[in-house]
Amino acid sequence: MSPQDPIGAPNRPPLQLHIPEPPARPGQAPRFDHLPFSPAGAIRRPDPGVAEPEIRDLPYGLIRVLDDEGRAVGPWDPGLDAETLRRGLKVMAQTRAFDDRMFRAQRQGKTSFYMKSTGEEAIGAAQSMMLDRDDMCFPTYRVLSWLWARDYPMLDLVNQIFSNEGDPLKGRQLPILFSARDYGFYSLSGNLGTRFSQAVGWAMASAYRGDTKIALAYVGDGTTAEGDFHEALTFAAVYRAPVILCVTNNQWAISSYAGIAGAESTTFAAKAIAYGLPGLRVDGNDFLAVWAATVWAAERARTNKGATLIEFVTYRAAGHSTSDDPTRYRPAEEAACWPLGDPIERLKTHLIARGEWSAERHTQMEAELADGVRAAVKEGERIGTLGQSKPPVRQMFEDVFKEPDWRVLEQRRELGV
Ligand SMILES: Cc1ncc(C[n+]2csc(CCOP(=O)(O)OP(=O)(O)O)c2C)c(N)n1
Ligand SMILES: [Mg+2]
Repeated sequence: MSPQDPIGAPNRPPLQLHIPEPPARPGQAPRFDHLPFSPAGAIRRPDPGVAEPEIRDLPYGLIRVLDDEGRAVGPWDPGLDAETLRRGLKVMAQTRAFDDRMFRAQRQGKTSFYMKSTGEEAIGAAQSMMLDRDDMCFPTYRVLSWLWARDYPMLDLVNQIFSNEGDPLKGRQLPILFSARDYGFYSLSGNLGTRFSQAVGWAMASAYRGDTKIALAYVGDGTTAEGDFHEALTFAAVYRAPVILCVTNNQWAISSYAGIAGAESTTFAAKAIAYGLPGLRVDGNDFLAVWAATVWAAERARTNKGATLIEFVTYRAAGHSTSDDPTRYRPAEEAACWPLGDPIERLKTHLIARGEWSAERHTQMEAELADGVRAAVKEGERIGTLGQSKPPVRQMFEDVFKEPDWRVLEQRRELGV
């Protein structure tokens, strides 16, 4: 035996990799027993000024307010009045009505692409309503509810999705990748992970100027596997940037289940611990819990305690986009079996239990919202749907450079526009 020969090598087990597989595939019964859930009201609510080492249990629990009977229970109940809750319900229902209509519009060839946020409406709705108008959200494509909560003019978004002459973004973005600065909705980036680092940079700039505005950003579960996520958390922790960093864990990243991004080993909220940041794990289908967690994190940010990482546990009930067919990789009944239910149904049940809403009022509201969406779509159709109308070509050269570059001016001259 030569000195290089490892001792006992023939007896060592062969090395192998673990490839996470979703708990159920099409044709199998849906299963969610791999996910830790807590009963409503079970998780303590520490003072927002608490030091991070005191709350390292929180990322492993699940902050919930609404119980199975629709009662608001426990220390995280934000105590919202009925009017605010009815408004939240309306914003969520409007998001769904718009999504359903736009999905059909894509099937009818009126737009090239659309993405629904079915089942995730509570997140953008509650956070948009709770934060200030001049705070800045770095959104993903699944938080259009942010805009509806701020009464964004629907026709403008319809025009962008139809890529027509009325598109306020002048045809520069994929349908639904929107931008509405005055509504605190920063330009949506198709490069997923950028949301976190841009928000941390924006928040650092706000603090650098001695301003009072805070930032909020979203990424999906799949996107946490990108380097941007970890870089952003490092900067946020080091400089105590006034930012709320949200991971929308909807269990899927297109056809990759959350385990591929690390969900089998720990929770996404628990990733905060390594950076010394507070991590909250929150029921994302519970409007009240989303609101309460945002209040807590915003108070930390506004009092220079720094960033918070919030994981919203939710479920992407629809396909990833109009280009996706989820029945090919997950059980068709999985969405209906999701243990945290539907955010609209849950808030509706709560309001009815409080005597502040009724099934009849709900049906009437849904009909009114559908009418409103139909009217906006009709107006957009008059301007033109995909291919019937487009922004003027000369706009391609406008608003790109502060001082137009000579090459751009030359190209524009060549085109004669
Ligand atoms: C940097 C980058 N990589 C890949 C893609 C393609 N892509 C678009 S959405 C998506 C899945 C994202 O999943 P997740 O982060 O869980 O967000 P979700 O769609 O579930 O909200 C991928 C891989 C992209 N747009 N940008
Ligand atoms: Mg996802």
